[in-house]
Amino acid sequence: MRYLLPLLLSFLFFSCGNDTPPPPAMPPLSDLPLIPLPVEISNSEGYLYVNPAKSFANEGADAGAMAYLKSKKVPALPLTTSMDTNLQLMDGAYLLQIAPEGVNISAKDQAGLLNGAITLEQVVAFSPNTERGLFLSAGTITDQPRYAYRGYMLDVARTFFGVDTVKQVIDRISTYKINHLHLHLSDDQGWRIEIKSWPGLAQIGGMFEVDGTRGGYYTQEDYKEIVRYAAVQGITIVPEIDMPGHTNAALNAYAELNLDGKARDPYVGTDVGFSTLDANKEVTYEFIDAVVGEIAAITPGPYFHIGGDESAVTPHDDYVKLIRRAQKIVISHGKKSIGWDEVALAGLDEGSVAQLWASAEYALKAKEGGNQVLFSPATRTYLDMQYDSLSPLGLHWAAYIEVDSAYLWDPKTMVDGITDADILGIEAPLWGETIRSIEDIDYLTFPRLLALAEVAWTPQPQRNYEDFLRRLRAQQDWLKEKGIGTYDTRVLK
Ligand code: IFG
Repeated sequence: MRYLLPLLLSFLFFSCGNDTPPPPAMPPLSDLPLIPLPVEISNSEGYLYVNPAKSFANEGADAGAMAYLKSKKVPALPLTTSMDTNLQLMDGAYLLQIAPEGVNISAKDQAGLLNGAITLEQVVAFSPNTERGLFLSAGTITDQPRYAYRGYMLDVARTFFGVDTVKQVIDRISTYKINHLHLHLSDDQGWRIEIKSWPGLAQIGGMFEVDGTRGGYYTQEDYKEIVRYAAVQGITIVPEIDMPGHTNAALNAYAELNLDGKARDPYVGTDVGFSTLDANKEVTYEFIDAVVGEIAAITPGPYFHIGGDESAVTPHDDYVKLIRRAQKIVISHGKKSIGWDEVALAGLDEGSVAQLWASAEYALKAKEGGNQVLFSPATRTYLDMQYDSLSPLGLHWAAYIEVDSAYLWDPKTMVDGITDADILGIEAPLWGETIRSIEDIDYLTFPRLLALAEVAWTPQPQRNYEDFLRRLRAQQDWLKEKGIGTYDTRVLK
């Protein structure tokens, strides 16, 4: 008799034509370990069951959202999307509704639909998915970003990383709603992008990297492939050509760019602040215009980064002259200029951005000039900083940065006089002096990037460190399941 009743019940259950099996134990939607934490999650009755044998036409579902889900191998499920440009939502906002009948994502722009798809990827990843099928708890997620620009910088100049590695980085960071990838394409040790009118820059300037190993560079076709691949995952590429300092690779390639007309030797050390372009030669501006023009022509995104950091051997007036002309050149090619915070000393054109890394004073100067600031304070966001004194990789000139330091800060209180309206966003730079592989990139990037992704996305009132750690614990397991070598942070011990 003991077996008869359940047998009878399951017979009744299946015989009523509903192929929905009884659900396993399911966490409510609001308990899922989503990072970055959405603004609001409300649970509702029931769940969506997805039979693995079924396929779904998803007629009319947004192609961008579908392409993202496909790129992340999210199982087929009933999905509808709706874009309504009249929705009173901010850019990138979305509504993700999960009901027994299916999933809907609605937004007012493409970025919003994509953000909804990214959240759906994580909802699926942390929901019961067995051979019987996928079970998603019902509910609604209402969400929007705190900052528009949520970035990651990869220094490919100190150590060159080929297209496939950059694609692996893109796959990793998009899952956390990072939507800009800043590529540091030139420095003293290497020039990493083909410039057709100045071929020696990549062919000569790209030969080496730190420690003198073979370097490399992206052809313009390689760069276009990176741009295309990133766009599918909602990521805009921001190219940087650092100037007037950090230019030894270009000075090694072309004698005429040097103050004394003599080509510099290749440099494979890790010192900074010893190189400069000549602000008083016209050939310098022909060089800048050619480089910016060729890269801007294959960069759909709105930004071009001119560097401007650590120009210790450039006389002040020369620095001001060159940075002012470089901004004008960038603008003439239809882009907005971003520069490390020293560029504020030169005076910024309308729309130019200063990237805070070391000087609150310069950041404030930019703000007072009516310009926005991109926040990359080295003490909180520099992923090339060691976690602690035992870290085998990284530096610590700015700070040791564990997950707590990366999480426990509020950008709008970091610099007196700079509020959220002045902050374009947050960017986490990974400088390349001490990394050589994707494993090294993973070790320094994860899990701190998850903390910074939440700083960049989630409104301050919703942020709670203990709850972040609860969610981080599950995310660490997911990262490891995916073969991503995340650091075993001591904050979870
Ligand atoms: N500062 C330099 C980088 C790099 C970094 C390493 C900036 C803007 C130290 N400039 O950060 O080139 O060397 O942590």
